[in-house]
Amino acid sequence: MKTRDLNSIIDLRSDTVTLPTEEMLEAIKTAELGDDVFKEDPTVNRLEEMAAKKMGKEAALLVPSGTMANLVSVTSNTTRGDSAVLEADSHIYWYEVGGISAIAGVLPLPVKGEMGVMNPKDVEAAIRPKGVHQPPTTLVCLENTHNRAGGTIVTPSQIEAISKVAKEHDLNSYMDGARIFNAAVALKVDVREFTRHVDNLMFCLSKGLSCPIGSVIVGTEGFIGRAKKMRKIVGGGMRQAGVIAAPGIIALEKMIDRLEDDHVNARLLAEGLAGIEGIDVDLRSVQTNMVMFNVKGLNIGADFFVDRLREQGLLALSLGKTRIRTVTHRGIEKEDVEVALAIIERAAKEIRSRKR
Ligand code: TLP
Repeated sequence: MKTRDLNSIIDLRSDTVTLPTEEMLEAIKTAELGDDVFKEDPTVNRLEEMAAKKMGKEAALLVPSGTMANLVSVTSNTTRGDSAVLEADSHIYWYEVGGISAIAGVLPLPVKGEMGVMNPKDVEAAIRPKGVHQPPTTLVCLENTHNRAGGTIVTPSQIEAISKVAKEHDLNSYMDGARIFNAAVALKVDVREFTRHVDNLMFCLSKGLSCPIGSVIVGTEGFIGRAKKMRKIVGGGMRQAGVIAAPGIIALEKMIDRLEDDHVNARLLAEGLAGIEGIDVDLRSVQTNMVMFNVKGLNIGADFFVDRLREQGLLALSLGKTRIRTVTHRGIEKEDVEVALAIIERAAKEIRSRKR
């Protein structure tokens, strides 16, 4: 195979690789700034007000990353020694270095969901009974869209059903809504349909919305007050954070609707992959901007296949033995998807022919 020009790399590893737009860079340059620890950065204040309003919650807090947002939120929703129900493949459980236990001091109670969606009955069954031997269960965490399940959506009615269980058992409900706008755009409903059934949540500015940094936590005034202290404890109190908030404002104003393009491209990619011999893709799970596929049928490992794609200028993420993740985002056009499919098809063909 001929090697592709390295300047034309197609990066489908994550939507986190998106670069800020020119308008965002300009906004960073011209943002009105102040010391946010004194609550004196007008740009941060504006972003937080906008975010709270958009999500239908009382208050908001800007933090540097999604991981910090989850850690601060879990901690602010619980007391050390509590337990929390979460989905067994959730980001908090898999990819946050166990911060929920190491720092929040919370025992995770993982529940396996169906395409990332927990059954309310399983949530209820996971809640520890009250008693001297048990860590009190005080929180349930959802993830929307669900990353490891392939960008799948937890629908408003599914959220409502889980929140009902949470209320009946006096638990707080929290949503890792890193990609909640993808869910809202995909279902063509206002994002508040997803947020109104949970007590609090976070969303990321730095994924499909193209900001360089930042996530926002939203909830009641009381919760955000606790979260602010916790953010400070973990070293996330920032000074002229308006440089982070300025592109965030543009993201909320202008970058949400275009997520639809990413979804169209993901569908195109998935349908193309489904037609390649040796590659398996579950089209039901392709609901937003992610496409997971399996190379088990080629009798090779995911790392090996990802390396072959990399040689041809296509970047994808290995998720273990035979699973690979691709994510569409701003900067990936229909033509890039077509090139990506051609690269994958050729690599698969070459592997198949070597095995014969
Ligand atoms: N996810 C990253 C990687 O860590 C896997 C990605 O490329 O998808 N919640 C969810 C659902 C996420 O997908 C991520 C990032 C986070 C939280 C953490 O956000 P950051 O990376 O800003 O700490």
